[in-house]
Amino acid sequence: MATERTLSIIKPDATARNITGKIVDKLESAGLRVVAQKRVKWSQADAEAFYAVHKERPFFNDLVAFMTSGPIVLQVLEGEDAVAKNREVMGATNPADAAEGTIRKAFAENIERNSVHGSDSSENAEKEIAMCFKADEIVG
Ligand code: YYY
Ligand code: MG
Repeated sequence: MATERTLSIIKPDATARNITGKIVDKLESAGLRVVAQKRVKWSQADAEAFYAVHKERPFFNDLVAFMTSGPIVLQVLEGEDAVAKNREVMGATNPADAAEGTIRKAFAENIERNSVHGSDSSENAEKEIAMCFKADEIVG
């Protein structure tokens, strides 16, 4: 697998607990490199656009409310097989199902307040990175 990039988000439950560094430590320890990073607060329109794929799901409104409830940290991660590697270090969506050593096992509060987002395919990674960063904000 060639070097690729993926979008990571440290969610409001994690910024509220001041554990962004602990999360970045796990990403870097897994071989992922942070090549872009910014702390922002999303509007309702930002969150609805980002999660548009989930708009028919029962959890959509709660997810948008949560993702706009506080600051988040947007990151582009780079590395070998970065999409799959990030999903592996994140752990399962529901922390009750997440493997030992994963970010969600260590830090997630529940299935909604689960500390991190990671793109689920190379195609979606490219789309999500383009939604969140200008090309010159990414420095590899
Ligand atoms: O990619 P990932 O974040 O692991 O899960 P998705 O199925 O894409 O769902 C996005 C997001 O929605 C999830 O991180 C929390 C929230 N969510 C929820 O609150 N309740 C569910 N039953 C499923 C997902
Ligand atoms: Mg997802």
